[in-house]
Order: sequence, then C-alpha cells, then structure tokens
Amino acid sequence: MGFSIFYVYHLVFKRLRSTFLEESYLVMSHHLVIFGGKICTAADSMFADIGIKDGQIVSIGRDLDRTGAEVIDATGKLVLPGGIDSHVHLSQPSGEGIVMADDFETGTRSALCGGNTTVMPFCLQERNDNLRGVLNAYHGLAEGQCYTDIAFHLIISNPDAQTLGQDLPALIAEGYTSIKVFMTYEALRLNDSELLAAFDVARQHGATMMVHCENEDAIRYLVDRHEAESRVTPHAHATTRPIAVEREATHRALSLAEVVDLPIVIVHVSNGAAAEEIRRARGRGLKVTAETCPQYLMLTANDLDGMDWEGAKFVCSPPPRDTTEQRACWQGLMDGTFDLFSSDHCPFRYDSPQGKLNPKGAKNFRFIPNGIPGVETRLPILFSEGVNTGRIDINRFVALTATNHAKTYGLYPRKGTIAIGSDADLAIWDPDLERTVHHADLHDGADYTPYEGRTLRGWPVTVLLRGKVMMQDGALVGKRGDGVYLNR
Ligand code: DUC
Ligand code: ZN
Ligand code: ZN
Repeated sequence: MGFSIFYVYHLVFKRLRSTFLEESYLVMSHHLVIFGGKICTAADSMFADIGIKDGQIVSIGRDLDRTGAEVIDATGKLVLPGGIDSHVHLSQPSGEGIVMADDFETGTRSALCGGNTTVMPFCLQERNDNLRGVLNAYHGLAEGQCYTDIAFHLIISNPDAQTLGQDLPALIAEGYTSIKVFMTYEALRLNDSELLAAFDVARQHGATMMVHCENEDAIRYLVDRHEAESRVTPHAHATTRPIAVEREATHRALSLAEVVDLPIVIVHVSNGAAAEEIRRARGRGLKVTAETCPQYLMLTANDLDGMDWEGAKFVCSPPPRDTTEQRACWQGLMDGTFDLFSSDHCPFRYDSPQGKLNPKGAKNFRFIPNGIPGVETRLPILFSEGVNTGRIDINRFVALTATNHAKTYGLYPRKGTIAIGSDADLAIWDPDLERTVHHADLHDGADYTPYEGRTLRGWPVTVLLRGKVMMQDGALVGKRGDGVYLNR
C-alpha cells in the first residue's frame, strides 16, 4: 500500500515536472538571441541580450538561454529599434509625363538598407480621384512588393462632400488615421476654408493632420516676377519659395488649428523662423508635432546653382536654405522643437525625360519635379552628424528616428521601441564604420544621391524585420514581400 502511494506520487510528480519543463521550454526558448550588444531605446541604454520568438521580442536580459536558437553576436555594436520613416513618397503621380523613381519594391528596399523597418508612404488623392478608389490602387501597388512594413497616410486634395462627409470618416474608422494637406501647388492646395473643413473632420473623428506649409499665392507672384525677368534656372526654385512664404503658412496653419482646436503635425520644417512659430504656438497651448529632414541640415540653396542644370538634383520643397538655417534646424533637433526626423524621400531620376530633365524641366525650373531621394541616407546622416559629433545623444536619435514616429502615427509600442511584446524590428549599428556615400552603393531607383561623396561615420550593418534577418553584415538577404501592411 505504502509502496503504491509513493509510486503514484512519483508518477504524478514526474508528469507534472515534465509538463512544467516542456512548458517552460516553450515559454523560455528563443528562435534567435542577439547577444553582446548595447541596446538603446528612446529612454535608456543597457548591455543586454534580446531573445526573439515568433517575430516578437520575448526576453531582454543577461545571458539569455540560447539552447536551439540562432545567435547574432553584436559585441561592440549598438542594437536600436529599426528606423521608422514616416514621410516617404513612392509610386506617386507627379505631373504629366513624370514618373517617380521608386515604387514600393525599390523604395522599401532602399529604406531597409538604410536601417529602417517601417516606412509610411502617402496615398495621394488628385482632384478628380475618389479617395477609396485611389487607396485601393495604392494597396494594389504595394501588395507583395515591400521589404519593410508599411502604413499609408492619406493626402486630401478634393475636400468635397463625398471625401470629407463620407469617405474620410469611414477610412479614419478603418485605421487610416493620418492625413496630409497642402497649402501649395495649384492642383493640390486647400484654401483656408477648405483647410478648416478638413481640420474639423480630423477633430471630430480623431485623426492626425499633417500640413505642408507654403503660401501658394506668394509663390505664384514670385514665379511670375522671376519669369518676367527670365530667371528660370533651378536656383529660382529657392528664390521663389523664400522663408517668409513658409513662415507665413506655418503661422496660418497653426492659427487655423488653434481655431478648430486640433493637434497638428507641421512637416518638413526648413528654417528657424518657422520653428519659432511652432514654439510660439506651443506656448499658447497648442499641441504641435514638428518634423525636419536631412536636406535642411546638409544642403543649402547654393546647391541649386549647379552647372549644367545639376542644381535640379536638389530641387525640393521647401527648398534648402543657408548655413544659418541649418544651424537653426540642428538647434531644433537638440532642444526638442522637432519631434520627428524624416527623409521626405521623393525621388526622381535626374538624367531622364520622365524626371528632373524632362523636356520642360530642362528649360524652366517651374517644371522640375519637386523632391529628392534620401530614405537610405536619413539615419546615417543623423547618426554621423548628430550622434557622432555630440549634438544629440543616442537616445534622442532613437526618439527622432523611430519611437516618436510610432507614437505620433499609432504604431507604438508594436513598433518603434525595444520592449517585451514589441515586434523584433531591430537595426544593429557599427557606430564607427566610415563609408563615403556613392549612389552606386545605394538601393533606390534614382540615378543620383544629393549626398554623393560625403563621408559618414556610423552605419547599420544588420537589420531584422519581425525577427527575420533582412540585411546581414551589409548584404541584402531579405525578400520582396517580406514587408506587410500595418493596420492601425
Ligand atoms: N512635399 C513633400 O512632402 N514632399 C515632396 C514635395 C513636397 O512638396
Ligand atoms: Zn510636403
Ligand atoms: Zn513629402
């Protein structure tokens, strides 16, 4: 009798023990362990291992269990959240005869190789487009093509009853919660009453409104004056869009948002006066998120003055300014004025009849498509010129390039940080690797980079998307279609 009680106890204990071990094995095991690296988030830096299972981060700690797991040795490297570039244009219609240089395949491939794991392209409604129809078309273009995860912003250019009264509220409810509007470009811009109406829809339905701030009427006036004086080379792009044009529109957008009582995002801020408008609006209590971009740190209007029309390579809006404004943009990155550092990747080939040198654009700056490539160089530029010069620390770098994007656009904490339960979107950086930028080494569909010949220190070497190694020691190993659409 005594024997059998002990025997039953032994069997039950054995069963429980093996169940416990099996379960703990399942709970504790990792598909992949990254060890030896310094993990940096927007908040902290620490030496720890990261355990990944089923595409998510499941453990962060010392000496994690590597039994049966693949391993990556990150000794001497930084392990950062994959970059999120929340301002990217891909496959966007850009005027008659003009073709954007990147589609979803090449644009996200380039983004990935620059240390990004999520990009947010725009779905552009042209004046006669039905918003839902155009969104479906963009999904069709992106499906199965991406190397990073993506989520769309909507651009509204036709604020009619169908768009504002029907489609937009329904799409916001479906998770398309960020909307861009333009105050410039005759074919796209909204006037003040249209801006107010669009802002009000965003307010009522809880969407985030992004605004391109440049005064179209003032630009038109200056363009006419330039043409009358036969000043039509690429440099005229800068002198027809001076700081006052951006400052006034920034002030107006902020004031209209204040009237509506709507938090807004001011995108691609290029200068100190516009940044000052943002600080003043915040001082009045308005919730403003502000973005700047690499071109406003690295380029000036002088770059638009290149021989043989080469200045066309630097035509983007707002235009690059001067070194004083570059310093003002750095100051804004350092002091918290800017929350987001995005590429505004908007690529056109230079030497192409469908790009910068289209037949009309080769004669008059007015017809040069606006935008420059930069999705692959965004992070190395800020790392090299911001972190490695001591202007910002690594935690601020992560905030500006990943975490704040996820928070602003509803992807946090799934994206944008290193935490238990977050997607294992990681970029392993060699902080001392020095490389000179050559377009031949980049992965986009353009034929130039505005940063050709610049030497940058600090590059991503290995990138993981939801636990899958996509770039390994600088080589692309991921596949087209590994990236998915992120419902928000
Ligand atoms: N605005 C952008 O956001 N990107 C490129 C061109 C433009 O005007
Ligand atoms: Zn814009
Ligand atoms: Zn843009």
